Amino acid sequence: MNVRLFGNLERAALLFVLAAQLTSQAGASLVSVPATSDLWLAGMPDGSRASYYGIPDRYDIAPFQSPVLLPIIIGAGSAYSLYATGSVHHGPSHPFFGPDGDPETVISHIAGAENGIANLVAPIDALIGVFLGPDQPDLTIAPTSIDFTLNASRDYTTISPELKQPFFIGDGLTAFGVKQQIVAPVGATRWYAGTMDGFGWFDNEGAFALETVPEPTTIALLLVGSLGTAAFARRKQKGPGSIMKPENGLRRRDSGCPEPPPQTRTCSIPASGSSVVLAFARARGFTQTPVRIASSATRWQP
Ligand SMILES: [Ca+2]
Ligand SMILES: [Ca+2]
Repeated sequence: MNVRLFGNLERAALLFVLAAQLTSQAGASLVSVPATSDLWLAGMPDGSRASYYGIPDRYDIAPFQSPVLLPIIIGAGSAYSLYATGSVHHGPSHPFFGPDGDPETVISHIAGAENGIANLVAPIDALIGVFLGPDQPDLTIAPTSIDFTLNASRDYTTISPELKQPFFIGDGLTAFGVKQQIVAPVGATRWYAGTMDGFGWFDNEGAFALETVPEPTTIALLLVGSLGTAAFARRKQKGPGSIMKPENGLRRRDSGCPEPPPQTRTCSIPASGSSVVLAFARARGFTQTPVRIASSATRWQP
């Protein structure tokens, strides 16, 4: 009896510690994105120029108009939701708009693809973003651009942009209030946010307050990884474990979780793969919930 009680307490303590770690590592972040954030300077060194429009010395220059690097850990295939508030305008005498921008003025970047970053068609003043890898973006060619002219295109529920392919973010909700998800591409190590303008971010004013929130699936998978590592070490102490055969050519382990505590917890530990199963301990036995991981995922980062 005492042994079992200690086991449950031990696991509860482990969950608490892991939850605290994940909250600090993958929790929400609040960031200010100034209206002067020119996405076409993302990842470019100081002194770089962008968004010239034929008027002498009317460039945007890094770092003065550089976009904001979001302070979050990027996991390939991980989904994120953003919530944005605030307002900006794209120059004196122009009205302010919120993160969804001005739906009556949909524009492109006048200079087109620049510094290896693709063009974008989106409402002016909207909150926009781009994923980059570790390399300076102008060392490789830009991908194709995305067109967010239609309301339906901006009301996506999930979007999977490529590296260096700017995309519309808006306030993080569809017109019907549905939370939108953004999936990080393979190779992404940096995520920048800016505002939409055609040229000359230097005279923009205002800012957006941006909150980034990893999706529950992402947090659950991170938690699964940490728990599984602990469970695996525990089984190793007891003797032979229960490593399962490869599934879809990819490794995974079973839960191996005896005596579930009353609260919900996760037990499976997928090392990597296109398909995993999360086991949730409930009052009576286990339920298993299949979770799809993007086929492009190559790394697992607990
Ligand atoms: Ca401007
Ligand atoms: Ca919106």
